[in-house]
Amino acid sequence: MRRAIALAARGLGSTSPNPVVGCVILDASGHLAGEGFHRRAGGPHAEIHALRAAGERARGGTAYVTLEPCAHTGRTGPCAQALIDAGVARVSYAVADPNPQAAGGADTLRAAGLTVSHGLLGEEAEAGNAAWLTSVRHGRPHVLWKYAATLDGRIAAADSTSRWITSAEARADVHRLRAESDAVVVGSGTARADDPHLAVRGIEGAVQPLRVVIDTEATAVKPGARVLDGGAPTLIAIAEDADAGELPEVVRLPRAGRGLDIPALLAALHERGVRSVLLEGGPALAGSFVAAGAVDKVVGYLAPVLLGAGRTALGDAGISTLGEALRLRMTETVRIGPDLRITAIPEPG
Ligand code: AOF
Ligand code: ZN
Repeated sequence: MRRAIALAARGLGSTSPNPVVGCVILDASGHLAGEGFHRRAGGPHAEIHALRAAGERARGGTAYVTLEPCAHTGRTGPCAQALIDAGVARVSYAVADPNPQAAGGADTLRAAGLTVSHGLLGEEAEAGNAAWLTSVRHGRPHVLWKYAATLDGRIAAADSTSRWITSAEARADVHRLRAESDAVVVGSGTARADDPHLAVRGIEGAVQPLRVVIDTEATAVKPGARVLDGGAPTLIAIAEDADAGELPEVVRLPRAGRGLDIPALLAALHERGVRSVLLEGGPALAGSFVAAGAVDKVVGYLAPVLLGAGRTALGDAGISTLGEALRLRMTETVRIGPDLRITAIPEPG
């Protein structure tokens, strides 16, 4: 199952709006017979790739799948039936399928006499499919807030200079995060100050994420802005009553405070098929996402640099007492070149 989870991760960034899924099949004597993963939405499911690789050796064997095999005929046939037809004897899946259209595969397998078990490495498999599971369960994309700061939590110096706090290695790692996301979101402050490009560079075969700028008053993104270069799709989110001027693709959203309504933004992105959002910039925007309870994961890159004065990574999030603090659980700490990458997820409740 650990191998199946690692295989599934190879589909990150190219299977949306579908899940990432990996499958490993052992033959009757426990030797590797075949493996596969879901590569792109609409293409064969992981189980089908693994069954093709295993051929006759699947008969009497065991399939390890990161997600409950599907029971439906969607863009491809039902995987539960394919496993039965191939003569597989046992199926172990990590996470039950919450998608009502596809669920029921475990029952189909049991009814055909296969031995079925569920939950092996369930937590790891859940984490690996967090974007898709969040979107099926909550009807909104999974949101990863990323920031890069000094050891004392500053993202810019007092004079507003912000280039380059973290190392080239850390910046390259951010491109991997972008490549795994369906959309990259920044606020008007970042758009105005940095004129960011927000495209993925340096990763072969990467699907460019949708670039989203929250430009409430429609004044930050100017003609000629790098996000309008046509190199990747771009969406500018503006207030319902703002003047769009010559902006190409805009989505109009209700106002909330000084910005836009975050749940409405996420609903609009979900409708466009966005399952994972990389929130990249602006302490004010990050603060409003945290205030809306819309941050599912935090990745902080910390450089061994001190500034003392300057902008902090997170702006006002409506928190004024320690009791209201958003407490997170650290899930990973890794050295990236000279910097530290910390990954954390909010504690439930
Ligand atoms: C996948 N890949 O490897 C598995 C999936 O759009 P369809 O017809 O391909 O069906 C997608 C649903 O099938 C998906 O939402 C999930 O519930 C189930 N399993 N999907 O894309 C796979 N095993
Ligand atoms: Zn399937």
